Amino acid sequence: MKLLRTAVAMLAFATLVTGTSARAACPTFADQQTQANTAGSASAPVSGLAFAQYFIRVIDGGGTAAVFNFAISAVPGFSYSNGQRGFTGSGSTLYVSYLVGPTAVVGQYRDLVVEIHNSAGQLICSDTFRVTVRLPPGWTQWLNRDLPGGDGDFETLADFGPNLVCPNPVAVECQTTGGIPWYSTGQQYSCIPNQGGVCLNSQQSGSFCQDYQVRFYCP
Ligand SMILES: [Ca+2]
Ligand SMILES: [Ca+2]
Repeated sequence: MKLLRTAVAMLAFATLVTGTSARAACPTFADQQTQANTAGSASAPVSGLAFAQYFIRVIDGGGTAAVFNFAISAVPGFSYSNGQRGFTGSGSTLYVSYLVGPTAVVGQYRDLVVEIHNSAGQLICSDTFRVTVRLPPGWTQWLNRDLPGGDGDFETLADFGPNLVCPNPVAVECQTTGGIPWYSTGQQYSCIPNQGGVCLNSQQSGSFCQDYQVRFYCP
């Protein structure tokens, strides 16, 4: 029972930390954000493995995004007779490249599992990283999700999913639905790139907030 609980706890932990290494010696690949119709790649240095021959493969770990054409390499490394890629012990860097298809939808993801096997075919370790289809760089569309009723008018970054806004916008513009910039309305308003736009009715003198919309600049 204790073993079972431990296994369940480890499984829950592994689920929580998807995208990071399950074992210390395994190379760790960072999660990726790639726009549609674009090639991407992830890399990870190898350390902590004994001097021996190892082989790499990458497999589909699930998800709905159209991500394909997986390719792997190790530098320094070698090609094995069956087309596998190999490397010897620590000191190499592993590369996984892929293509996000033109039909991939922003916000969808695909998990890629990188497995390292020894020359006997035994699994030494694996790491999973996530490829999320991102918005192309530039301004998003104007976004308006709230009305001034209630406590105010809220178009915050946290209110919008990855299909609408990148997680790290570098600029934001806020204006009324009539196109008046927030700073020309005379109202108290907060317009911050990594927070979005907030207007509180309680901060206005004698009137409700106007209805605002925001757009973000994604790098
Ligand atoms: Ca509201
Ligand atoms: Ca609004």
